[in-house]
Amino acid sequence: MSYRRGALIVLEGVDRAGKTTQCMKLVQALQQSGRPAEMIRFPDRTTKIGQLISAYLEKKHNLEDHTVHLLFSANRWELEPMIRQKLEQGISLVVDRYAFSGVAFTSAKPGFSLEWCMSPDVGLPRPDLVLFLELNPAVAAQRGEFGAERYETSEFQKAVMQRFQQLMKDPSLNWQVIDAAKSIEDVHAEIKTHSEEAAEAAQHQPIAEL
Ligand code: DGP
Ligand code: NA
Ligand code: NA
Repeated sequence: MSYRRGALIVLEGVDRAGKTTQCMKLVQALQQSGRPAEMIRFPDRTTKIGQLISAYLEKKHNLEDHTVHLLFSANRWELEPMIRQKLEQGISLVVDRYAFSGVAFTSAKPGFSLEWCMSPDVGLPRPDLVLFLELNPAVAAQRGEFGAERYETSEFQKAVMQRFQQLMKDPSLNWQVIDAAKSIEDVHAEIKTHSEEAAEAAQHQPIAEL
């Protein structure tokens, strides 16, 4: 029982649920309680593949839907060796979006099954905890207008939300639904409790795969 790896903690949710803020606060809290922790986010727009994705999201160019799906997945795979290495070194990773966004966003487009969408991510490190920040559309609307990027319409986000609901039925994953309408501090406290629990449980287990 000497094996102590870091935990893989993923935050998912619809746009404007506060994922990025909560990821940063969680990393700080884990570090303060003595657990090495770092944040990563997907898409990682800094790599070559990430730059293609970024231009696509900014509507600077179009890409065929299957192609862009595979690019998002490739963007996760290119960081996979680093993710595995950090976890093995005992560093917990807080991840802003992961394969579930991949499946939810592409399968919200016509003609894509959940199964096809999941297949390129099979084999990626399996999260020890997936926190889903849930926000009802009325509250989300109060947080301001959507941006100008691709996918940022209430119609598409509604379809994405329905796909996330499907994904959350998977009992082999540790999904925790968090009410993101609460204050930043209340949401943080809940996320921190779930994360400390998951990190304790993960530290003596091998890294599983999706
Ligand atoms: P963000 O940087 O978190 O705002 O995400 C950028 C946008 O890309 C957001 O609308 C969600 C979407 N997205 C994130 N991951 C994937 C993915 O794997 N596939 C697809 N199709 N869209 C994704
Ligand atoms: Na966005
Ligand atoms: Na974000």
